[in-house]
Amino acid sequence: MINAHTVSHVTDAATAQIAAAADAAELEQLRVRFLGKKGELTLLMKGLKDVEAEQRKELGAFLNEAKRSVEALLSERLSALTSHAQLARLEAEWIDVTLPVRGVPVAFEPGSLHPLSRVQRELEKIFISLGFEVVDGPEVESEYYNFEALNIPSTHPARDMQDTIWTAGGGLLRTQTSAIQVRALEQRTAPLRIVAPGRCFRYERMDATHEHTFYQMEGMMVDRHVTVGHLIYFMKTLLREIFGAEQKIRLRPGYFPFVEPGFELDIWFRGRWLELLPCGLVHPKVLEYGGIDPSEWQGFAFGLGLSRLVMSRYQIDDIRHLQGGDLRFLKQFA
Ligand code: FA5
Repeated sequence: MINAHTVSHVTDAATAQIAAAADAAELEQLRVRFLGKKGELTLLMKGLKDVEAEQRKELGAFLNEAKRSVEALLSERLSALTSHAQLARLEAEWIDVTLPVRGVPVAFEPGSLHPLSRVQRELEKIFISLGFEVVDGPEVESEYYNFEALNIPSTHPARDMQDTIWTAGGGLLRTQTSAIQVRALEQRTAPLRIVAPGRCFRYERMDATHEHTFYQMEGMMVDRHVTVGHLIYFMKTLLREIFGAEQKIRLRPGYFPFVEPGFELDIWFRGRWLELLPCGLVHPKVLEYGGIDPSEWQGFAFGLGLSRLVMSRYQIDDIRHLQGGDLRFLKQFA
């Protein structure tokens, strides 16, 4: 005959064993043992019919309560074991994604430097070896540094040749790396030797040699007694390093408001003169804008067309390939 005591006894046993179960399989065995068709609690339920009528109701409620509590314990223990198992698995299968790959997969294609970056780095090396410093300036410039301080007042016709995108705050996308000149003079004073490679932007009718976005490299040296002789020496050294041999060059007069005298430097390239390097002696007014006394200091400056140099270096027939993002083009330089 069952009574409250037998029910408690079975429930206590179930509680202790569920708590000690090590995995889901053991829990399933316990479920069958206590709640299965022939389970201990199930048999007690079946035995209720033999209990005296007046005690049956109370004992039935007690048994139901015991069954629910064993069910709840089973499911709690199961979820605890499962999350524990998940944690253990996470711990065991943890990998460090920052480690370098072991062996290169067959389909792996390494990237490569853009031809513009290659030539830029080469030029930087050459100039560093000549005592120059590589500096950087903003692409969104002020009107002052891009034009005004380069002796190009707002009424000057040279402005029309270099239209660009203007920002709401009165800034502009710089049209020439020359914008770095007065910035550098202000920050470093004389004597100085700098080169400044970077992107320039112009409102252009695009064709094989004109892009709206292109690269230049500015160079400037300011010291005592700097002459056109120095300018020619540095330009010839640069060209010899880049092309690997002495280059035949020619200087033609060229007009830029920020140099005096100003030149177009052409090189003899594949049977014709190629316009490559506008340059000149820094205009006294530019030195003054930079806080340098022009009676004491002189300088030269040049504005190398970096995109054009890359074109002639690699025999690229259209400047628009350079920034077109076509991998078939870029892969040729891998
Ligand atoms: C200038 O930009 C002057 N700042 C250069 C300079 C610097 C002169 C210092 C004197 C002293 P110019 O507008 O000519 O000059 O441009 C210089 C070079 O940039 C050109 O020879 C050409 O190689 C390149 N260039 C100009 N416009 C474009 C363009 N739309 N696409 C590609 N290259 C360009």
